Amino acid sequence: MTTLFISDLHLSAERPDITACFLRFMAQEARGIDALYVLGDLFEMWIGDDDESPFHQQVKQAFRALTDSGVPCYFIHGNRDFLIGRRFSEETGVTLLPEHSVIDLYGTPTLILHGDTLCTLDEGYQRYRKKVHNRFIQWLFFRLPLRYRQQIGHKMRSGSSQSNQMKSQAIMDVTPTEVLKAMNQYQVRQMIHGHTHRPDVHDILVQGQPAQRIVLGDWYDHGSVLVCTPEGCELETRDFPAELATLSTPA
Ligand code: OKV
Ligand code: MN
Repeated sequence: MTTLFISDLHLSAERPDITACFLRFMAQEARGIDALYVLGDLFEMWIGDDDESPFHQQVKQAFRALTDSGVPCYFIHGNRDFLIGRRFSEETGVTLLPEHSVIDLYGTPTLILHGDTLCTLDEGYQRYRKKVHNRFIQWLFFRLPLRYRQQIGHKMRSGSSQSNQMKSQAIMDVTPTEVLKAMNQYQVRQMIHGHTHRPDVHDILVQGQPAQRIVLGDWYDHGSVLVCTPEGCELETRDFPAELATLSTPA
């Protein structure tokens, strides 16, 4: 009995090492498990379900093969792939879940989310988020041809990586009071999220009761998986396939 959680792979055609690690994970480790949860930022960018590049087909095929084999797969949007939609879901068999979802994890009610909604100190990001999540703005965006949407995506990404270098670590992390608020609101003592790229298990108190906040890791230089069984949860890493691992040059 195993349930796996992953997030923040930031898959792109430019990183065949991450893609290979993910495809191996899907074809081997994820087979036969109870469920797979992807908690956002599976892709580095997503500008619509109509992108049919060989890279996207390959990733979608990996989900299709897993769901066809009988493993339920669930996806929560991240801040990069929030435009993943119904067509992706139909093509892959992956179930899209609301941004804050409570699941029964072997008897423990658990709040799962991407994590960006907890980063309320980053006011600039929250303002941006409100705009790009607006349904009318998205309707306008989808009226643009794929090519233009790709260009806008690339422009916005290069602008964003510059502005993020200016932000402090505290602003980029979750707001502690926001974590308590969410756990109270959903009446849970366990939360799992990604987004911050700071994998860890935080033991906290919520209304005087012991609680746990599990943070998933990114896949930038190795795979990162949360393995949950009825006995508990464990954060683990996975090496990139040897033939594709980028050999770091000694200083
Ligand atoms: C994803 C992020 C780029 C952060 C644009 C309306 C608008 C959607 C969009 C375009 C960009 C997603 C969809 C991307 C996340 C960035 C830069 C920073 C901090 C519009 C609706 F405004 F043009 F009308 N976008 N893409 N960023 O390239 O995947 O999360 S993206
Ligand atoms: Mn994120």
